Amino acid sequence: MSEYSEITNIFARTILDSRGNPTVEVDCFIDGIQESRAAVPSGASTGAYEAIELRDGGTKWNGKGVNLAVQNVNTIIRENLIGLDVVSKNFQKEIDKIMLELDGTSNKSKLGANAMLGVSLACLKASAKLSKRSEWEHISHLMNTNPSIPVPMMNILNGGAHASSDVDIQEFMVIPHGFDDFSSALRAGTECYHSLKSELKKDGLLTGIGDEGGFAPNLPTNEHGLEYMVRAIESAGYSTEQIGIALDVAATEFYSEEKYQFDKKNLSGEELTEIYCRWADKYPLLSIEDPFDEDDWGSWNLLTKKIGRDCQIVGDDLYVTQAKRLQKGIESKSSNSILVKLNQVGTVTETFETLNLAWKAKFSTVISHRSGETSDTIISDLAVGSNAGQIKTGAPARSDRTSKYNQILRISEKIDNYATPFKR
Ligand code: 2PG
Ligand code: MG
Repeated sequence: MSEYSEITNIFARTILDSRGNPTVEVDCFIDGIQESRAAVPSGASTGAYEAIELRDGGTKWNGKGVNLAVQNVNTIIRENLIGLDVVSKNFQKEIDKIMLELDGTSNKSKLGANAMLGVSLACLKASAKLSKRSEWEHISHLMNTNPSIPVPMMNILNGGAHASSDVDIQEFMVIPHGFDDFSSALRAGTECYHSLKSELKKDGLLTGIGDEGGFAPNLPTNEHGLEYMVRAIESAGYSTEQIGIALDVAATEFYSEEKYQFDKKNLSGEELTEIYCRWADKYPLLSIEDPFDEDDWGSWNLLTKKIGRDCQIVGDDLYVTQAKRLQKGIESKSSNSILVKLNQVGTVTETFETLNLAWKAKFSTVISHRSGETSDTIISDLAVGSNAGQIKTGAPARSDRTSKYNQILRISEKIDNYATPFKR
């Protein structure tokens, strides 16, 4: 063991996220020098089965303080990780296991998934640095993958829990999949973002933005969102063969008493399925995330059966990046794709396990940001290093979102293996 690669300190603090809420940031020190830093994101439309984000409650920060999580890092977690060698074999697995044992709960409610993920990521980055690898190279090394540059899913029209508008669907995204490299795809998606603004303005609609940087107008119906997406793509000078549309419906948010409150109507799962099928026929719809509630497994199965051959059906709240729920989805044929968010499960090792399980079942995988973000860009490295194929990280605007796209631009100077998840 080299004395120069041992953890000498782990230190957490409170910082602000992109929504102005507190979150956890963790520094990792090797031989007395701060070698890495990681910040933890936070969701708004969180799934009921996500690992617990520890919040202080009370009146300060509207109850959203993360003092308890910070203290957990600076006491119990720190004490148990000091002295570990970040370049030792199985280091990542080892530190994640130590934290899981210290926590001892099934949902990370003792230490907090925000405390654990901050440490897990800071350790991953320190290990990469001391191993003289970039973060994406290190992830690829740990996962034994062939790295690739992901296709972006760019959320240019925000609704649902991410906006104050009357639109039920949370995210309308462009997928610029018909391009030879990431920078051309990013440019095309960004041009659609700007043309969407012009199209909305033309119709006298507001162009204020939502939590992920996309425009957030009121619209007469949800389908109008799809029409604006097509207008944005075409008025930017592209065809819908080159740029498709993805939705994150986040349907759990408007499900109650076994009905979906959608477009001011009370719909059953079957009725909503019919709407999606019609849209898949009429629009260049390549991907639908969370079309149904997180416990409405029957509707998921029905939609996947009906359009899953041509359309990616993505489980986010359904799986919450957890292998056990994903296993259930694989067995019950509930979708053909999974959204992967590190903080839904809380450690790097468990995230890798979920990705591996998804690939074994031939599911496609999308690495994702949260609606509350920081300037941390590790998800870009994760998307490349894991060979996930796709990344969704919001609009091409606001540095909490552009930081991730910009990191992929930098990485793509080093490798030119561009993923082609939508090639038929
Ligand atoms: C989602 C995410 C990210 P949130 O539902 O996919 O877009 O939103 O972080 O609010 O859960
Ligand atoms: Mg989602």
